[in-house]
Amino acid sequence: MLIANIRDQTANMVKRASIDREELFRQVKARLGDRPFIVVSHREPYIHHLSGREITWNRPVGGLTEALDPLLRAAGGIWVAHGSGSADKKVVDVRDRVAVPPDSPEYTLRRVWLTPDEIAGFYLGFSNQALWPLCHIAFTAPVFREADWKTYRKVNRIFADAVLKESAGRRAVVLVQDYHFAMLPGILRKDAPDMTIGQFWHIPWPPYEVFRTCPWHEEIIAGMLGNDLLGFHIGDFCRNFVESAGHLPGAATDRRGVSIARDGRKTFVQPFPISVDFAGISGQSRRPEVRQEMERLSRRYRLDGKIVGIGLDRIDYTKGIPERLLALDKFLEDNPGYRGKVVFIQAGMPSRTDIGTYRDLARRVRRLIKDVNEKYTTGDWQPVISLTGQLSRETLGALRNLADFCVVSSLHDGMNLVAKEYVAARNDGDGVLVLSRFTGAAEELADAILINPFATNDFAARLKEALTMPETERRRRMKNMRRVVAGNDIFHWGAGIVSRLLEMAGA
Ligand code: GDG
Repeated sequence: MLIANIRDQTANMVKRASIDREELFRQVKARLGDRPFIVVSHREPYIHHLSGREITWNRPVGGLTEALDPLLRAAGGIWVAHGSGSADKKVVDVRDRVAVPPDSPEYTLRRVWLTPDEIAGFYLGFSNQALWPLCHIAFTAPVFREADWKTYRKVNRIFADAVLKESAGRRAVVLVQDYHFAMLPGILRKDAPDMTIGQFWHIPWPPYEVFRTCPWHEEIIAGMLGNDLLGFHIGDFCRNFVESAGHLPGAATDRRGVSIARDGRKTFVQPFPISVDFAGISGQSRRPEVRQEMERLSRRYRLDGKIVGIGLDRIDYTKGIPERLLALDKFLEDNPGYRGKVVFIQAGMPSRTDIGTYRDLARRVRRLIKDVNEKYTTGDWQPVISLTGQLSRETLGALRNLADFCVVSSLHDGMNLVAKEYVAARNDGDGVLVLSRFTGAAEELADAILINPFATNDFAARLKEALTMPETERRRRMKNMRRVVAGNDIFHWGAGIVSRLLEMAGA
């Protein structure tokens, strides 16, 4: 009975969300009128590959593409991004444009080309070794190289030129994605004062005390004040940014702390918590491919009758993977009765492996898994199973549904989509989410078991709580979390930020 009720309610929520989505996209298109809509991101929404002599294409996985691709398909527009595929150059026209989706074109992808040196300085260097550690309080020191900073500015200029060319003097509405492009809004504002410019920053913004350690903090903030609208996941990051901007000479923040005035114009700062395709992920859980994959994994790793936990992340030092393994070790040490009964699957997608810190982390994770397994393995039971490499959608769906508990233990995280995906996948209404307090997601998912990943003993005690939680309590919490994620899905996020931008454009 309880399950039937949960299913009915979820079905209603899903129906409501998809009606809103169509309606929101229709409104966006109508309001845009003849203004060009331009999205800018480092990663492209469609990649062309050369396989043998044939050209193939695919869509990279990730929340950003999931949200903005349907919006552009409905509203039309131009997406400016780095052309990174081996066949990307072969399919563009003389203006570096290709119509996408490749099988039923609905909007334009404008590719920008970067040299290996530009990628090294802009992407691996300044974006991922300076800004990424600077914005995350994960105690990994940022590396501020003058040469990387110069390349970062140069690449921001290259992207700005592409946007200016595409807008061709018309009053475009531009939505810039992420920390790769802090300088881009300032360049656009100078060269095209009438543009409506918004930016979404997908990672945290730290307190001013931290941000000012960057030798170019003032230039970065000034660049971002070229935006009309600046979005972060949660209020705390907005407040940190407004505080940082308040220190910039000539900048004045309003009393409510929602805007910053400088050079005779205003930048509004607002939270837009990103989310996932709730209906899509929830529906996927029922598909036969996912059910078959659950059976395959269960047989392959002897999961039958076991309590299964999962951790599923990009291998990044902000995700708290070693901290999770230490807590698991402590849990097994304190609770010998659970040895032989709990299997934890740690799935890690290698990431940014050109950077030494990431290779060191991957080594440390491998060593910790080996240590825990050596310490506790008995007979045919092994506490940790490690899955490496990029997993298919079916395997991800199967893991989320096999897991009695999912552990997200980030040291700091803008939002964390893994947590929301786990909740979205559980249309059976069961499962426990153990979630770091230091994720943006913790603000919405108050029914998770909230942990501090640095506090190993307490983290281990919370794991026990997850494993012993009565079924009615698990279902009550999951129901609440599903209501939250269904009520603010990825399409609401995309349409919400664009609607606000259109309001600013007077549309
Ligand atoms: C940044 C911010 C913010 C993971 N392993 C595999 C795999 N994944 C997928 C997950 C999820 C995505 O990757 C990771 O998203 P997160 O949100 O957890 O983290 P970041 O990549 O750091 O993203 C973050 C996000 O931007 C959006 O604004 O939430 O705070 O740091 O979708 O499912 N996918 C596949 N194989 C894997 O092994 N295919």
